[in-house]
Amino acid sequence: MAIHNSSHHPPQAASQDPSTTDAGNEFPIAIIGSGFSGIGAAVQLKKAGIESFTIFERAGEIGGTWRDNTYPGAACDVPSHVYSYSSEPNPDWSSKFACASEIQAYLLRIVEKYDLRPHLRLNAPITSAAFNELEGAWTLEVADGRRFRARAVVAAMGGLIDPSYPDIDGVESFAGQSIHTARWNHDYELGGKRVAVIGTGASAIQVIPAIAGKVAKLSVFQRTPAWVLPRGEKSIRAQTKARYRRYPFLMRLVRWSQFLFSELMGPLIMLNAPRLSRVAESACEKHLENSVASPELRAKLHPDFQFGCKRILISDDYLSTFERDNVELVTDGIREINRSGIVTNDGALHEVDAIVYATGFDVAITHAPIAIKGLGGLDISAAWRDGAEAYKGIVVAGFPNWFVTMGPNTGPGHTSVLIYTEAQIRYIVQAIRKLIAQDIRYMTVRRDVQDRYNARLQGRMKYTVWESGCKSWYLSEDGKNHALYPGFASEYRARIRRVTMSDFDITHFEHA
Ligand code: N01
Repeated sequence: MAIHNSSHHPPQAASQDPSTTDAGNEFPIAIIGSGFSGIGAAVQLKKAGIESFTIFERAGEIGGTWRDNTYPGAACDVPSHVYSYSSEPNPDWSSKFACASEIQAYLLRIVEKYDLRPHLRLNAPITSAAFNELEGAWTLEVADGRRFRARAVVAAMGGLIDPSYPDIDGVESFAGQSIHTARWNHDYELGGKRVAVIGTGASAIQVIPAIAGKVAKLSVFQRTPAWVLPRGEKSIRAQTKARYRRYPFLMRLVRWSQFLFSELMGPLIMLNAPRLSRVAESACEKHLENSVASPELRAKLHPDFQFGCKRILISDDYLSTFERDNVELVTDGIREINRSGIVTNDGALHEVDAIVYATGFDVAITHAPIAIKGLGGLDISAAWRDGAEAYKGIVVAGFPNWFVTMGPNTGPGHTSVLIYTEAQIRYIVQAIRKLIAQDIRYMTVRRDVQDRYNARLQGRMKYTVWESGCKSWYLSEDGKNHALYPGFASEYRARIRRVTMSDFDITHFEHA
């Protein structure tokens, strides 16, 4: 059933509480976040004929990850044709792995194409949400005190949004420039400076080769070396782009072949099968050998955990960057940071002008990024005391009409996250259509259904390489993985194809 509304502007219809504005007409829907998931949800709601939604974005522009990560070299390490919406193939991707600004431009084009601007409220960080059982509605509060009412919420807040700074003594005392990769300072000129990079994860391996040629000296502080595979970067020729434009099915073909390849590689990347891991480790070792001549340096860059336990990194030029005369790899642990630089455990002071923190994110996947109170005032932090859990990663017992994208245990270890989020969005739109069509006050997933799902999921987790002993952001303090999905993406998609109403407790409005 298509739901049409009279206006597609975020309406100001009155709710029960006069200080609260509806997030849309008739059946107000709030989307929190305007990254790939939020924009994708808005497009799919529109396609379903539902216009009564408002997108709340904490920043001044849409884009999420691709707005925030603008460090030199920022790019996606997932091939572009599979890292785009399936319904919006892009014939103009300039290379196999698009850079951050190109992806951000793609998202901005989607916003214009689907006329989403009127639905957007920028600079509107939602700080809390509370459910009202009688109204079957959520009240969302913005940081400036404004309140909005929504019958359904799509929480598309992303998993890696808040930069994490390391807990190192003296961080505050550094007199030079401090920059986090996810909050790059473009006004600061790195050229000719002595620069330290802390971290050797996915962001670091992109920024290090991008700045090495500019700076006077680059000191890379590595705590754990990573397995690095070659990326095989290729720019896409004008002829190929023209062919894509002429025969769009070719883009689908490329997308599916990239997806299929990643699924086939899945077991190699996910399973705790040391012999299988050795195959990939040998490929990384060959890449290391081809990139770095010195055996001592190679030994320092060689990981000692099983391939796949931490996120796999791909780069053509990261390892060879250490061959440069102006680049040093520091493997002594960091003791402290002082006014002039970084002091390592051996007592050496590494004087620098700038420190780049490539130290990752405060992972929102193990806790909710805002205060949420569900049925009977149930607090999300209480519900998730032992770690974040949801049913199919999308709905949470006790939090009715609240739908999450990139929720607990839906992260991919081996393929494009968009394969997962697109399927989640389809599920969410289906559920919202049911809420509207069946005049449901609220639907909340049954606790027993959610518990059974998670018990099975965690049961499978012990066969994965993520629990093979390394430390990674996938694991919470208790060593449990609440981040990744232990299986094929195609299997996850099949699982969430349909909203099964018997999984939910349904409460209807009482009509006189
Ligand atoms: O962050 P990370 P990231 N002293 O947490 C080190 C996505 N992503 O921003 O390994 C010294 O992976 C830490 O060391 P260790 C992707 O999902 C995607 O790089 O904990 N070092 C590590 O080396 C990725 O997984 C793309 O021992 C310290 C680094 O900092 C996620 O974002 C590109 C330290 C942090 O690595 C996060 O990646 C980039 C300390 N006190 C990112 N504290 C794509 O292309 C931390 N470290 C899609």
